[in-house]
Amino acid sequence: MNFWQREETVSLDEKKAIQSERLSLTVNRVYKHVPFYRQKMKALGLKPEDIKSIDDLKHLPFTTKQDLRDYYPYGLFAAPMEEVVRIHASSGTTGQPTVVGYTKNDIAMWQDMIARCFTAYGITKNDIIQNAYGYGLFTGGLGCHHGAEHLGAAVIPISGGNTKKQIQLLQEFGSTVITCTPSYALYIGETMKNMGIDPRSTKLRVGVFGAEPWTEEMREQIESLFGIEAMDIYGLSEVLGPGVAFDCMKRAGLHINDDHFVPEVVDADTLEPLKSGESGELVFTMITKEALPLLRYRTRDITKLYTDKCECGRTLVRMDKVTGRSDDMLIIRGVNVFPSQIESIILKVAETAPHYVLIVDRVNNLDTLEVWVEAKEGLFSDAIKSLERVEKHITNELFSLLGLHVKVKLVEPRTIERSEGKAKRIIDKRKK
Ligand code: DLL
Repeated sequence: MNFWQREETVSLDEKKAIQSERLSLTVNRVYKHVPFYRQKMKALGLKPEDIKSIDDLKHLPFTTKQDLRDYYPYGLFAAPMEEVVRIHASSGTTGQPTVVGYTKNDIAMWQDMIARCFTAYGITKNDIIQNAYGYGLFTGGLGCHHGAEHLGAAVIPISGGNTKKQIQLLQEFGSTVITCTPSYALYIGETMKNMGIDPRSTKLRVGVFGAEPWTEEMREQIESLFGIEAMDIYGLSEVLGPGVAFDCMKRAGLHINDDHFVPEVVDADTLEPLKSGESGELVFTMITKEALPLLRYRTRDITKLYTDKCECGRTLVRMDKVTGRSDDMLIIRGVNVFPSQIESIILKVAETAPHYVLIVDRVNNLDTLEVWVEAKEGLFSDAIKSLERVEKHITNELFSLLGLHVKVKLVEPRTIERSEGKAKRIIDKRKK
């Protein structure tokens, strides 16, 4: 079977009817149970009955991460605690963590969303899934775990880290699927090579990678490293966790499970909705969640939406691969730079390894950017000229892409910190 649920392929008219009904129920729910939304809607002169169809979405108030923080921990929950069966939280690298909750129905829906994604990747109950997303407050581990079990596959709950053990299980347990961040997959592959093990020698056939931005170039590298299909899974804790969107075998963008999470792309400054194909901030309204249904949640992720039909047969709206968050956008001497743009250049250079970090600083009131990239084994023993040649090549490529002179520094192999979860690509010395 190609699809997990019929909702993935319904006509657009039917979808609209489903979305409209669910939105209306959700608005009633939050108006009744969440004082934050009741007040916001009253301030806008809106009553629940004013929201009749999905076209009325644009009248509803936005929700931000700050709102979740202001109502920390449970202030935006729309279900009583007796109905909540699971709590997760975002890592909270900046400030307070954000807390999210799920009812039994929410968990059941989440399992179906993961099963939809995995089915689209060609994963079946015959697969053995090595789940190397972190278990715990992070949604990646448990989210994928329950969805994979729901699909009927065998899950190995190894969690993130413990790389030697990962490799041992890959070899001995016959894992056919690995789920982890793309940066961790690279790290596992590299460690295998260092141990003299061919990463292509295992039974792996599919990787389910997400939780951080990654480029098409990174996808190619991972695919050729392991000899697998590297599939993209997108999500965020505030909306669900993994399972909000996924790419299908046509790889024409990620399908959003829009019968549960209605997407909009808005201009981040004016908050005006943008048309299909225009780039802006991704916003989600959760129309089936019970514990934490957020209205127009601003993700800070930058993407475009596509409403035309996908050859795979799904009518779920598609979005571009998320290659950056507005939070990670650097403004260097007036030029907007996303780490992923730099990644796409570096990964095409034969002499460098796919490990890099961006160092941002401020000198004489001007922002400066240095790109540190690891050279491949051997380059440092070559004449100094080789290093300079590669550095100059990357500098020129970056200049033609960004119109910006960036200092590129090749560093020795294995000097840039590896990640077992989300990679840290930016070291911002301005924030000291
Ligand atoms: O990272 C949920 C997840 C777990 C997704 C496992 C996929 C796999 P958070 O920790 O709340 O949740 O981080 C969400 O990570 O807003 C994006 O900026 C980024 N992100 C997640 N998936 C992708 C992806 C999980 N496939 C934030 N591509 C999001 C690009 C991604 N960025």
